[in-house]
Formats: sequence, C-alpha cells, structure tokens
Amino acid sequence: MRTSLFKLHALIVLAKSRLTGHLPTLLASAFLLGLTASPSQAAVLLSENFNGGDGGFTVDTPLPYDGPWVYSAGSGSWTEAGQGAENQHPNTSTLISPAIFVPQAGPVQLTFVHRYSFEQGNWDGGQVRVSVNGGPFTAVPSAAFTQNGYNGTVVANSASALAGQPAYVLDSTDFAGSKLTSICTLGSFQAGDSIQVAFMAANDTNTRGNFQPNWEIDSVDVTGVEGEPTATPTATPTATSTATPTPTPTALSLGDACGDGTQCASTFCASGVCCNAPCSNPGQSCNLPGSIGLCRAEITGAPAASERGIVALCALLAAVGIASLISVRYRRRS
Ligand SMILES: [Ca+2]
Ligand SMILES: [Ca+2]
Ligand SMILES: [Ca+2]
Repeated sequence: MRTSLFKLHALIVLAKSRLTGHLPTLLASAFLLGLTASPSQAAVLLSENFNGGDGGFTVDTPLPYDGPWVYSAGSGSWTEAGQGAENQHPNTSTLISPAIFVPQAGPVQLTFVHRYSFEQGNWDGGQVRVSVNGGPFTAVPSAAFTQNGYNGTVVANSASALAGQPAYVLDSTDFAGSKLTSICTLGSFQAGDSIQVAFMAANDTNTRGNFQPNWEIDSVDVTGVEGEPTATPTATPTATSTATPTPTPTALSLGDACGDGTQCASTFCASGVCCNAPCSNPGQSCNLPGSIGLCRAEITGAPAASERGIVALCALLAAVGIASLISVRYRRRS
C-alpha cells in the first residue's frame, strides 16, 4: 500500500514536471519510479514442470533396489516405486534439484505438485530436505509448511532412514484422480547463497504402497524475494559532494610579473611579465610603457623627435636649393 502511494506520488510529480518542462524534476521522478519497481513481488528462482525434460535433477541412491527415482517423459514427472521383496537393507533414494542461486536476502518458498502411496502402517515415508551452499541436507520441518505438509510420522522401529521422523506417509487423497500442491518455506537465506531442494523417499526392507508410483513429483517451483534497488536516493548527492575539485593556484593575468609561462593564464611569460603572445622575436617586448602585457615592437634605435625634425628641415632646404638651381638655368636659356 505504502509502495503504491509512493508510486502514485512519483507519477504525479512526473506529470507535473512534464507540464512545466522541468528536466531535473523529470529525471528525479523517473529515478524514484525505478527505485520502487515491484519490491514486494516474488522472484522466480526455479520453475520446472518436467514436461520437457528431467529439469537437471539428479538421483542419489546409496544401495540399489527395485524402484529408485526415475524420470518419466511420458508422465512429465519423476517417480519412485519402493521395494517389493525383502532385501535386508533400507531402500532410500533422493531426488535432488540443481543448485538454486538466491540473488536477494530473505525467505525462499517451495511449491511442488505431487502424489504418494507409501506402504501401509507408516513403514515408509517421504520427506523434503534442503542444502545450503553445498552443506548437508536437513529436513524441512512440519512447521515450515503452509499447505499440504507432512501427514504423519514413520514408525520408530522401521528400517527406513526416516524412522521416527515427520514425513508423507500412506496415500495422498484421491491418489488415482488428483495431485496435491504443497507449499513450504525452505528458510531465510543470504544474497548469493546457493541452495538445493531434495525429495527423500525412505523405504524399509520390503513392501510397496497400495498404488504405483509410490511417490511422484510433477512440478517444482522455488521463489525468493524480488530484488530491492541497490542504489539509494542519498547515494548520488553524497558521491557528488565528495568529488570536490582540488583548488588550483589562480593563473596570473597579462602584465603580472612572472617567472615562466606556467604561471600565466596566457601561458606566455615574456620580458618578465605575463604576455599575450610568445613575444620571443628580436625587437619585441611585452613590458613597454603603455602596453605592459602586450607584445610590441621595441622603439630602441629609432630617431628621437628632435632628430626627426632636423632631418625634415634638411630635406626641405635641399629641395629649395634644387628648385633654385633649376630656376636659374631656366632664366639663362630664356
Ligand atoms: Ca515393509
Ligand atoms: Ca516398504
Ligand atoms: Ca509435470
């Protein structure tokens, strides 16, 4: 309910932000929607109906006997058939699932469809077991079942490996006409755990149940907790605040005294000041009065103002002299 309200709120914010065209709000809302994606749904960890194959299940049978677990393509199920004649030893066969990866911490639930017909008198029985991370298989207790759990106990003086333990015994209801759906919690596990489910058929030294097969597993489904988001809304601001840039020394402006170009914003240091250009050619300077920081041609060696005046006066006098000579020659001819 809380999740739904949160989603609704996020949707409203999203709609508003679309109206205003406010991109940051839009992005933040989309982020929130992603974070709240179905946190309460079950994650399917294994789903096998055996109709197209054995599901990769394996069988452990310590001592050979008449009817250990076998896969039946015809019925799309695994079946166990018990032991007929007396053979002087317990007859146990365990059907084991492939390793099931648990991606998120939390409870894992097993649902399986089956039927059974063990020897009358509770001499034989069947039990569900679980192994975590390759450890030993342990019984799933009666209390872990929420639907169609164990219906009895194997007698204590049986040769069965389950003597005195809770188990499926005798016949399931309407064996010939229907199958049961049993549901139990396998336990609560950590993210990254690997579990295996087992169906242990444990018979004594003789005699089958009333019907065949003695136990049949038609389908197996294992579900876990749907993945919670790994990112948290506070993670992003924290990450950006830690990424504070290291302060760098302020670069010198044009005209500031410098030792080398790395100190200057312009990257050029010429004539002892930061310069707008490399200013390295002969006759150039970056610290001329009136243009400090700008590269200019040096005026050293150029005529001073008084000298320029004398030169101009001499040129004028020379021009007057030449004009006088030309004038005298004209008068003599005429
Ligand atoms: Ca028996
Ligand atoms: Ca038996
Ligand atoms: Ca099936």
